[in-house]
Amino acid sequence: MTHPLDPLTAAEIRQVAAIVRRERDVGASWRFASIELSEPDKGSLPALEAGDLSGRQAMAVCWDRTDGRAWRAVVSLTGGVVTAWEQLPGQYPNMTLDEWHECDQMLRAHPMLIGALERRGITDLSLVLTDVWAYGAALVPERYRGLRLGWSDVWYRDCEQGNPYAHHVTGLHPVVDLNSMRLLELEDSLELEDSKADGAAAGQPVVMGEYSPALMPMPLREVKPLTVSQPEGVGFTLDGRLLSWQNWQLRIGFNHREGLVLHQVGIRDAGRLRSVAHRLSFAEMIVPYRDPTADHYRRTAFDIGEWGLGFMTTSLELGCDCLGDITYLDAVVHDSRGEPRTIANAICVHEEDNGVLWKHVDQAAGAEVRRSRRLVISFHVTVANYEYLVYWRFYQDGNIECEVRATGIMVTSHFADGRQPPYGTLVDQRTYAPFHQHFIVARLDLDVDGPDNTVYVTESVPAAERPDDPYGLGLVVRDVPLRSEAEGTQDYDWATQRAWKVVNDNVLNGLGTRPAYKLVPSGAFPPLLDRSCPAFQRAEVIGHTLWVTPYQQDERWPCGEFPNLSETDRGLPAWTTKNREIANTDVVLWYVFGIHHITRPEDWPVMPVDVVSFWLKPSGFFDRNPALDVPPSGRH
Ligand SMILES: [Cu+2]
Repeated sequence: MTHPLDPLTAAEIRQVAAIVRRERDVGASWRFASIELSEPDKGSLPALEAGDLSGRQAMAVCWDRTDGRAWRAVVSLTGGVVTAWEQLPGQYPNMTLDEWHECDQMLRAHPMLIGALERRGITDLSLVLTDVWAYGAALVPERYRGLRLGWSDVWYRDCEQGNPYAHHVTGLHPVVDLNSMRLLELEDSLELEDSKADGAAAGQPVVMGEYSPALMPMPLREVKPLTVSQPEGVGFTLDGRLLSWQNWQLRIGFNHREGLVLHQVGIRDAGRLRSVAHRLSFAEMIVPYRDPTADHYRRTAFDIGEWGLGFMTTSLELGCDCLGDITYLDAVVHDSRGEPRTIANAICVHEEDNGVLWKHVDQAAGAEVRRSRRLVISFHVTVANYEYLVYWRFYQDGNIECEVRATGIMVTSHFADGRQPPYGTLVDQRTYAPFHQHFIVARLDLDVDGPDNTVYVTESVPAAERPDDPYGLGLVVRDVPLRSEAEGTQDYDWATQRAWKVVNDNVLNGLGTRPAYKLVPSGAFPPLLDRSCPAFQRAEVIGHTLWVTPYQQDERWPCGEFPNLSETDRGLPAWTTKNREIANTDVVLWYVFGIHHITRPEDWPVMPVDVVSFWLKPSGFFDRNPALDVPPSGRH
């Protein structure tokens, strides 16, 4: 441990679990849902950074599977004791990878499921995959209330190496008690279907669901090699987890839930390190499937709150995931017994060429052109059938870009001849992919030249009729400060090119105006859900593009700490009822963006990346183009 924001090490994770077990009689029937660093409060960081490491703390959430009761422990790592132990009544901690695997094992050995598959002509259980999902409280049948309930799809693949999500066993859904790990009920609508046996299994259509070269019916195209060469090595340095590149500096964090976290992002300007952000991460992801049919009505995923981006992070591979001179960082998470698990090559740091940065050609002076380079910090997440690739990019002109690429296998299901539901797109024989939305909530704790900032909504408006504007050309910018949380709930408006500036009103730039970073929205879309429907009730955050709150150390999860089996959103809508002041204070921005996924045949059998991003751009933060000093690149 070298810095108070460094994630827990494997030894520390083991230590936390041991302390909780010992001090709170946490035995074999218990599970750990999460173990993470209890990040020091912003106010106490300077003292801790100066060398006082005595206060290193961790947080653990665990529950007893015999009674379902959940607890949160705060553990002092230096003192070796539990300092707080709080019950979490009525709360269901996040799903764990162990439960996912154990549930799959249990179901595939269960006589009821084996029988149901047999009736469909599916007898090789090694080709079957079940995939348990979490419930929303409103959809839980009365008889199962209070249980740690899950529901599952059943899938099968054509062969050992085949796509596990190639064939949906439509109409077959186990309902499971995850604490006792028992099958409660097997929903089976086979009798109701009038499907014909025309495929590999009774009632199953013949689909081409393969993406691995050996199984595809077509040859691979030819491509020439393309290599990236950095003969003198990389341009960044990594000191522990402190990353420096050109004028940028930041710390790389990681936890089980948010995955990659960027801390203390600053940029050097005329020799002075200026703060841009205290902490940047993804705080929630909400994926409602917009298909009310029996196979899909429960399908609303909270990929961060239910499953955790850190837990789902996968190892990256040189030359495939990342091209060039790559530096990898491992990540450490844990299993539900509290044993650490290292994810090798979890985070990728590298530089990329990004085309032209700026250019002008003049008859007398000739051409001046600079190539743009960016520093990329990325991690990839596989949530069952789907992947999310997350890239934070830092540019030479002070821009920060956050890009997400969604790929993987879409959820599909089959329908009887001529009976396709209207809630999806036909992608293969009698196979459709339901429409769905991926809402991502980025938590942006910006500190522009210090913590006290004001968010302004900035809009372009045509000037009203004025005597000095006979041609009606005038365009003015209207900046309005957001002073309360109510004013801070903002929606995207194309008509005024609305954006939001995070301004430090206590500082002047060289021009005498206020330094700011502008959140340039894109990838924003409306929920298109009635406010009364359960999916919206659990995730009211998706009702706005932006929320602004005053910094509170414990306000981290916009849909509540435990969205698993939640009824309502206990996060942002609850915090903001106080309508606190947000002007000239330490603000946190919650930006809601993502992918409105109207599925396409081209997304099947594996989806080419769908790319969305938003930008944080300096706006009066610098006095002029901060990339003037970028040198010309050598000609060839
Ligand atoms: Cu999608």
